[in-house]
Amino acid sequence: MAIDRDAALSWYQRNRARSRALFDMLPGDVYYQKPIDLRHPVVFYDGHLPGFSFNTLVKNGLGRPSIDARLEALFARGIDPHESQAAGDAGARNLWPPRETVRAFVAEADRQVLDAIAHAEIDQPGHPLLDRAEAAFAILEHEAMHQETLLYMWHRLPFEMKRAPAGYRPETGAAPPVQRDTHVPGGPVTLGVDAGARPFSWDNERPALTTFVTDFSIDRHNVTNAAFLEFVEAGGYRNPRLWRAKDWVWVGEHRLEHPLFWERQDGRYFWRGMFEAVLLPPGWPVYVTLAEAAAFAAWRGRRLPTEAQYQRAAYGTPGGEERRFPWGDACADESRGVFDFASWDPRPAGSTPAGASAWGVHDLVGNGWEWTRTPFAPFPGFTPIPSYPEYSADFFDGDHFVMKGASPATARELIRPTFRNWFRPRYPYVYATFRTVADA
Ligand code: AVJ
Ligand code: FE
Repeated sequence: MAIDRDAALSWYQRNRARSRALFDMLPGDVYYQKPIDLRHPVVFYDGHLPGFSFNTLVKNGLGRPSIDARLEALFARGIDPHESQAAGDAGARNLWPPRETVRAFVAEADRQVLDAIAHAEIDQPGHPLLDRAEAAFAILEHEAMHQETLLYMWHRLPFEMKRAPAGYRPETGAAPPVQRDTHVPGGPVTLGVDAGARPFSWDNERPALTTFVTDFSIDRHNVTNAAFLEFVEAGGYRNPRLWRAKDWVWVGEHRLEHPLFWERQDGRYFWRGMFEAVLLPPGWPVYVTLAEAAAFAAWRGRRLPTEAQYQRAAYGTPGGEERRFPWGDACADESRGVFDFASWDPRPAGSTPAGASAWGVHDLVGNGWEWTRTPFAPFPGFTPIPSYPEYSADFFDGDHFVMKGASPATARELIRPTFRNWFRPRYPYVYATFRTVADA
């Protein structure tokens, strides 16, 4: 068995408990609302998580019968819709079933998924979906990923709708850490992983690919709010020369003057946190779109890292071996980075020095995903994952870019060198930050 049933059961249950707690954070009347225009309403995600798990493992994988074919189709998919075809119109409430109906479907889907993980032949060598228990891993990672979706959606809801867990306050910190350019010597970099080398990997991680990077230097810390404020105050949002053509159009269309996570009040900037607005914490990594990150880098006469440069900075070592984590082999605990729901907001850049990479670069994993300038594309030899063939392939369109690392809302199970995330360059909601590089 490539999968440990008990570990999978407890992961599924942990996932479900966390998802339930996230849905329970919201008052009932938000259920049919869309916290983000381009995404489905809350009800979709309630049904999508166990619905996807049921479809993938029980129905498609094991070939068992439907619970309710209409609901299974309704909840099957709904990610990252096109700007033009915003998912489900505001008036489409009728499309969505009553909450009681969803509750009953979810309970039955959960029951059958748990039964399958506990008793069924979910690991069948040679089976297209069940070989090495692929469908089981896919559903577990899928739910973990969507918990981050939920959090960045909840982030946009009015504060009155959310109650902070007792005792929680954002850790705003004091002055930003001293930024420094860190030299990283060139060398080979492994991107991706061969299918057999790990219990599970997504299709976009496969197969392993070795590339080379030449010498470069990279910011030791993420670009902070304080650094980004200099760009804002220097007129960065008014200077077309710093922006790519499409990004400049976007700035104009939305009359942007600062990142979405910032709010201006009485001449001062605040950060819109999960539960409250705080006076802009100068030392937090700034959260921005790729468009804004690239404009800042251009203003500094630098660039965003490529995926390979990120990989070298995070996992390379002077001795030539590549590490399992930036800090080495030790497990990914709270001392190594701000991830695994350690915080509802960022923490000051540099607050987990025990997570620095071999070159002394901080926060490469945690405290915000890291934008790269690499378009999301398959590695040579890519084949779509049979349990979810559209997972990556639908987004190899040149208009999605690779993000690496992790945010405070990234589950620890997703933390590995080869994990790739991706979004459009002007998608402003995600917990994504950046750092800049220069060629040596
Ligand atoms: C990999 C995070 C970009 O949320 O759009 C969830 C993950 N895919 N359900 C997304 C995903 C299908 C995806 N990202
Ligand atoms: Fe999904």
